[in-house]
Amino acid sequence: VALVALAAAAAPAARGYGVNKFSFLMPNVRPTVPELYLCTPVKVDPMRPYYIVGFEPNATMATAHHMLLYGCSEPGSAKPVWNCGEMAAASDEAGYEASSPCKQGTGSEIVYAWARDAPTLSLPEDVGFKVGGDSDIKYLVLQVHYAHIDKFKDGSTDDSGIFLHYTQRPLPRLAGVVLLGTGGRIAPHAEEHMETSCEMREHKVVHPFAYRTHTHALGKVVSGYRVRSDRHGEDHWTLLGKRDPLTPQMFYPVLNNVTIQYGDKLAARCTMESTRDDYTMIGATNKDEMCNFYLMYWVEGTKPLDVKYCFTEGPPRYHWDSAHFNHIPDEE
Ligand code: IYT
Ligand code: CU
Ligand code: CU
Repeated sequence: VALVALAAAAAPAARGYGVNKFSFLMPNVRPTVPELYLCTPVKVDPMRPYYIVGFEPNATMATAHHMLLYGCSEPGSAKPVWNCGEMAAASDEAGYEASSPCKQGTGSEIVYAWARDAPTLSLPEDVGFKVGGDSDIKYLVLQVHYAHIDKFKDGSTDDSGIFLHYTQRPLPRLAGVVLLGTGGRIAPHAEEHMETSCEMREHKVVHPFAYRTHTHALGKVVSGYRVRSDRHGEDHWTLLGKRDPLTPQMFYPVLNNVTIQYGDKLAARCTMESTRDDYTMIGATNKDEMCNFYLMYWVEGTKPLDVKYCFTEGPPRYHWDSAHFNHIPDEE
């Protein structure tokens, strides 16, 4: 039974083009400290593009807490494996050089996220992430979070990773990710709304199909919306995604299939609750917070959106109501 289930899960989706697989796995690493984040890179052929159409995880939650796949213009290190947690710079006891997944200050985006035994993610038909060639993604970097290391005590090694399903046939629809987030701070013993928004200023029709939320420990709920103003200036809010960010932080299907066009706004809100005695700032460590809503989409044509980020200053300086939104939804 297990074998049949495995074969069914691995069977490629019926498509009008051939799909190959690239095994992008950790090169048999041996984590020796808990809560280690390891990264490994692959350079994508700059001579011709590839189109990633699916992500097949090779991991179990017994070993890997989560995996992220980054698209980089330059990798964070020249090493085959390095220590790349959010706070990698702070710790280097693991025997691996420490730096971020993509080289700091250069192009970086999250292309895929896995957690909690999530199954294969297939993009919609005719949709792919363009990598290599003249695209912005020159390198892919795989990040694996190893929370527990007991199973490595006997000397065994790990090859967690992702089988990338790809085609070389140019696809009519290109995938991309927009990252909505905030700066700011959370007051002691307070509930805070961290809010962001931006207006679409590109003449493209954007089809969102998946979303991912990310906060640290204080996140209660994260939601993302498309906001469309009618000719009377009334805002209409359509929910794209909403989650408890402490559930597995992977990509989930959007809640409403709508398009985003020139003049629409994207908006996201993180409700945070602090019982701490000090201010909590945006930052990389567990003492800090983050407020992120990732939106994965496709567009028809040869380029995804130029805009990859939608950040505001966050509280106390930025809130939706001071940004002249109306009919702002309640958190419920
Ligand atoms: C300050 C903040 O919100 N950092 C987030 C979002 C972020 C992701 C990428 C910011 C930049 C990036 O290039 I990719 I500049 C953040 O670090 N989020 C974590 C990962 O570390 C990416 C997450 O899991 O979403
Ligand atoms: Cu993790
Ligand atoms: Cu974070």
